[in-house]
Amino acid sequence: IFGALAAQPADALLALIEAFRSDVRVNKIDVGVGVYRDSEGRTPVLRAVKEAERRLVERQASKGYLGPEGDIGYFDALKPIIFGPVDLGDRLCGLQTPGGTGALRLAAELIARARPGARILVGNPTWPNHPPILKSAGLTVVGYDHFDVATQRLTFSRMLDALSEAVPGDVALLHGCCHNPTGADFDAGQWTAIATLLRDRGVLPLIDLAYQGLGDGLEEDATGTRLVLDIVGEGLVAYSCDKNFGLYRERVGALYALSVSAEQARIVQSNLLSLTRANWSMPPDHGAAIVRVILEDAGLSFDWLAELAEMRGRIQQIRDLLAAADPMLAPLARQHGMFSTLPLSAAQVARLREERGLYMPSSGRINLAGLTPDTVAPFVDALASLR
Ligand code: PLP
Ligand code: TYF
Repeated sequence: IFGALAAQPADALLALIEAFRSDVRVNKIDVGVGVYRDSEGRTPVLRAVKEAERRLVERQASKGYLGPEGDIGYFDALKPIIFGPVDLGDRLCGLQTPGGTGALRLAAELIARARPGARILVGNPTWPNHPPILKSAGLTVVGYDHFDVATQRLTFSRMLDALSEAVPGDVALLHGCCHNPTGADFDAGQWTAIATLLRDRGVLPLIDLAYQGLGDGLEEDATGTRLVLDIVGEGLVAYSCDKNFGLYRERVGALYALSVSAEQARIVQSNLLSLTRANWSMPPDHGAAIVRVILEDAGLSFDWLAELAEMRGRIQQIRDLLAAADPMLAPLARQHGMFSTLPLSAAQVARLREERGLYMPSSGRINLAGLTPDTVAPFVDALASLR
């Protein structure tokens, strides 16, 4: 039966990790895969995470099954961080998922079950895994221009045009903050315009919130999500703790669904549980337990927030240094999160890799956290060598 299979391309972002590792040049620079790195180039385990793990080892009394909803304490503890002080009550349901990816997949399957073949509007460019996740679940992906790489500007009116053409029952995928791969986020006025259109057109928002706290701040980065849910009154939030808690390989996510009524939310929840059972049955426990232990402890929370602020500050420092070093990079200072996309061709990206040991995907996306104050100058110099 395997004879019927065609070989598939590797994940271009993950393949960069291996290519970088096997490069023997000492001055090589990796701005590829989206993992935070400190000024020494390390991806450290956060202090609060280490302490939470120590406590779990000492105090965890059982490894018995938790059930398809995962760690409810974790799921509930994140609510005020994501949704703020408003109590959405029984209209809000959901569960723990294996990473933000699991949340996206589950959201897509929920939508497909409610509306087979539903259209989902996705801005270009987006995270390369978005279209395959959505399509694998049976959704119809409809793209629109979101950003102009040459001018480093949102093509906001095109986005509004695309949303105006949506029909009731369509879905719109939105990056909650720290847009991957452009760093171009909406301001509150733009979020309100988007939300109003979605409400008027009867379009369901699916918000991918994978980088909360790595842009302007934990609260600030939730502005769009809160505005959209408030105005539209229903929606899905695919959440990841893998970046803001540095838990990548632990696969820590959650899917939140806001319905128009508690009655509808109960039905949504029963569908999420049945879809989960047919997929991974139950999510892995450890990472979510770490997040719960941190969020339930004031001291650990304080330390987590301090380290998160440090990460955010370091990314912004690199953005400011790049903007100051080269007028072409000035727009990067007002973008958000780990990523920006430079106007480079695939051939130029290949040249940078061969001639300068500078690693990025062929799209020209860079992970700002891959740079340090010391590597900003060689990085800018490498880009200038192309001109
Ligand atoms: N959404 C976006 C935009 C991402 O960049 C990522 C990164 O991995 C995810 C979702 C998925 O996060 P996770 O690693 O938790 O699955
Ligand atoms: O965009 C990124 O680099 C991160 C990490 O299949 C990532 O989101 C990249 C590829 C992938 C999973 C995660």
